[in-house]
Amino acid sequence: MNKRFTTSFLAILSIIAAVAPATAADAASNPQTSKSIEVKVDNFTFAPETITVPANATVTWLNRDDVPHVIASTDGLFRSKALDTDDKYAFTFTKPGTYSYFCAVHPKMIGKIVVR
Ligand SMILES: [Cu+2]
Repeated sequence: MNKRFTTSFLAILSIIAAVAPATAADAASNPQTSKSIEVKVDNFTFAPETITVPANATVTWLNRDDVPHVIASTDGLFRSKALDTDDKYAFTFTKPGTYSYFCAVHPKMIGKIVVR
């Protein structure tokens, strides 16, 4: 009886051990596999500064600063209007590649979208 209990207990433990890491990995990768990704513009930085997304993902920038920012692609692919506090700008990346961008008002603010 005692041994049987121990065996089932160990079986349950190994199931938990097998499932738990997968669940944690799913949760961690979800923001990146999801088709809608948010980049926060806060304290004059893009967070995350570099993000990898799948093709056809839509990236939404949300301005959390008290000053306006303009999201501008380095190669001119996209450019937002001036985003006031809590304004959003969204762009859908259809082709794989590396897309650098910056804030047209504060060119030292830079970020990168990597599309796989
Ligand atoms: Cu700015």
